[in-house]
Amino acid sequence: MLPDTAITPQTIYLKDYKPAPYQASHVNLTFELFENKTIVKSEVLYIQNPASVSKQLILNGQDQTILSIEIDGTPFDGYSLVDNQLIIEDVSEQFRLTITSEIHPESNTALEGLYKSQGTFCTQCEAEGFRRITFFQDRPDVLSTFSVRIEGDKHQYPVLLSNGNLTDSGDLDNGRYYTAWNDPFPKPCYLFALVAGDLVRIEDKFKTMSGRIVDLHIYVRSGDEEQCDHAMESLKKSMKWDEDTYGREYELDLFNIVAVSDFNMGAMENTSLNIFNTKLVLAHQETATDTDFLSVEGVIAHEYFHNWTGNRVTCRDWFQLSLKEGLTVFRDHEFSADMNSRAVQRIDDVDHLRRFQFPEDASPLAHSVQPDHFIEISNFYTMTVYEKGAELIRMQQILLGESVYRQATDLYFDRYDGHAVTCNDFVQCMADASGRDMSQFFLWYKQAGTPSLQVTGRYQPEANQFTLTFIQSQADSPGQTGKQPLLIPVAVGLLDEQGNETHATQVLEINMREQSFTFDHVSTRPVPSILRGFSAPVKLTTDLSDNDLRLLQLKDTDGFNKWEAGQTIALRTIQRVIADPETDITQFIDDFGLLIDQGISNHGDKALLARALSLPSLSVIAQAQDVIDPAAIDTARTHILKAIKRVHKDALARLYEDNRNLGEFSISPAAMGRRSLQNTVLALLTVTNGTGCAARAKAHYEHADNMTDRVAALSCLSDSIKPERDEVFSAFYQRFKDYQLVVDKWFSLQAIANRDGIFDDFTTLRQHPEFNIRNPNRVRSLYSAFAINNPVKFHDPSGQGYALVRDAIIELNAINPQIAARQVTPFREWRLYTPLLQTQMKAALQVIMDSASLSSDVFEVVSKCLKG
Ligand code: B3K
Ligand code: ZN
Repeated sequence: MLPDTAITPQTIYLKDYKPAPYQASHVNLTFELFENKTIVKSEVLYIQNPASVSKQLILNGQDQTILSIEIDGTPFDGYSLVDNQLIIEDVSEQFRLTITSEIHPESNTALEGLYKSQGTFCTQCEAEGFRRITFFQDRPDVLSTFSVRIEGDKHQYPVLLSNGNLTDSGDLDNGRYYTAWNDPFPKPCYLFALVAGDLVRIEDKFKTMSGRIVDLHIYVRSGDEEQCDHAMESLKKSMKWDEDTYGREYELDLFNIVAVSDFNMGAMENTSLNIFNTKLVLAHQETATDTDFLSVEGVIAHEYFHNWTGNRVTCRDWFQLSLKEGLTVFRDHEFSADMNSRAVQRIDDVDHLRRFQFPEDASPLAHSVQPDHFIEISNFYTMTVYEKGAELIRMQQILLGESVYRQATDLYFDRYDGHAVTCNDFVQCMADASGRDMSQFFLWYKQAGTPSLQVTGRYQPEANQFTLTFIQSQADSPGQTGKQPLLIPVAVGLLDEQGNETHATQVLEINMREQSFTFDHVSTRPVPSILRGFSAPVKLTTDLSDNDLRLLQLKDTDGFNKWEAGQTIALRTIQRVIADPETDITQFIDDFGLLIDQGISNHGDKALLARALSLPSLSVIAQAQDVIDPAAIDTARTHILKAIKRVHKDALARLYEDNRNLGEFSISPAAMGRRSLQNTVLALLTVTNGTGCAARAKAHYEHADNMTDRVAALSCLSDSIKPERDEVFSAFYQRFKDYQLVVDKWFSLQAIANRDGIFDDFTTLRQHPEFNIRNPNRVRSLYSAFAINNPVKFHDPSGQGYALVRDAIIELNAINPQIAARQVTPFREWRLYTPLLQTQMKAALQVIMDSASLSSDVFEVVSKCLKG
């Protein structure tokens, strides 16, 4: 369905929030599902909200035809329909409104509201999709219990699901039947869900902490049931973890997960009926990489955790999105850390934050974690609201300590269960439980941009003292100047020059622009380990020498800072090479050899070593440049990688062999660590893309018994022009062409090729019969993979890369505005690039801006990018 273009984009402000004029305590919905239309009848008892004096009822509704309206059983036509709003004036304090309308899920390509995915009806209502189903006050502070009746063809849709408990079912005429559902917990309409399809069910049970048995069901398409074990295990682990860690028990008797192939996001936490992108449910060693296994575990947990953080306690308005998302991301990160390796989890989470959130914070789309205005809320499901939001919760836990933080979350659940609240309410619970004044901390929610923190150390041997002086700053961002100093928790430990820890971690609280802290009893010059565990989302610069960093890299007790020290040395080295390609990098290459030797002598965690052997990504390096030239960064980075291979080829080959797979496939952290190390080494060994490299990668592919190793081999071959490349890519396609998620990988692995033929390859892929612009996973597998993971070719000076993505955005705008708007992201920091690239990026944005019928989603992001 085409986006509604008649509406002028309007900005909505947090300061304008007013309580809903009417409460809708109970909602009765009936769906009659047909192939060419769906009839929706909603009956709602409206009761005037005591907090409001308005006698006007305004309901949101979009893309539907009203068939009839009744008030208290009497036909009614005295309403007006303006700008997707149905307005009824002068209504009584209490009345029953019945609206019957016709909608067309079969032609809904926006994948919001009720739509069809490969024959299955499904819904996506967050944030404002419910208005595409029926006219309603589509806002999260209207909480209702729901009864739902679904009627459909029994043969085509043997599964008919909604939220809550099944209360009735029975046959109807003409091969049709119905099911009826009741969800006894009041919920906002964004958590409503419906599924109708021909799906198979995998079953399990979970016994809760109070001894109740919950039925767990996962629904997938027939043939996919072998790929559900990991999701089910992850769900049970999540339920247990939330009981153990937050004291949160699941309250209903049934928990359903349904996997669909067409989904704008990863998954959705609808009460007791989570709907997932297949990518985040299906996982099997043959078809999923270790990263996929970890993502499934993390996202199953994330959606389950929303039951308490999001559903039972929900958001008052969409400016509070981080209330549920930041908190739930923090909870899923901690869950994954407990299930796997804490240090590796933290490294990967911070790396992700830096690669994707830091650039957002530095762009024209920068916004605060609690934004104060938006045009299209779908554009605010961002890295800032999610990932930076999670860091804000982590900092509060650090400031309060684990046990007081837990008291504070208990207070939050006690105080607000069944309510729609704000980020301020959450932080107030932290304040009330701890007795601390959290008002300065709250600035983190209001001020956009990544703060910078500069640290210098001064040792005073005569006093046995060491002083750290911090200077914090936060640059202006769109609409925000003159930012106030933040309260920044900085975890610090001290090592002596031999690498012994003399001062265990303590948390310094920086709350002024400039501030010093003095450590006593420091008998020799110390090496400070600053911002341990990345205790605050800041850009840290220190006066540590390369030697200090090398000591931290080898000896720090903090796993994160060990890795961080190595990354800082690498970044400094890359910077030097960018400035002078002839610069001497011998010391760096030699030190890198020590890390390889450490691996050979089998010291330590292989997953950590794999990360230590990885250079910072192009995105992270770019953030350290005054002017970004992706090709120049890539040349410098590749120069170093090639030198590593040249000097350490034999040691790398040995490390590769030492880490061969010998046993049964497993997804234990140790097994994943081994694969990660072996595949990192494979990438180093094949970086020169010669004949030997191609042969080695092909052999790796042929020996693989799992998708992680196969994907590793393909990514090493991606840039190659050797015949092995086509041989292996063809073999891969032939073997997995029936697995959509694997075909997505096949598209991505070619889209990331940094080689001359990429633009021809891209055209071929775009025309491939398996490419489908209506499927978000396929769009991401080609376009996002190219624009984000192939920066050199996306930013090709010819402008061809920009043109490809620009044209896709224009095409997608008419099909799926949310997905179209997401594709604008790689253009947003256009002002940071070289003059030539800037001109071309800006021109591409302007062409999008000037194209006809722009959706409010695309309009908002493109206009902000151009305005800056
Ligand atoms: N809450 C959903 C996101 C819905 C996005 C709507 N455009 C997934 C999640 O964060 O759990
Ligand atoms: Zn979420």
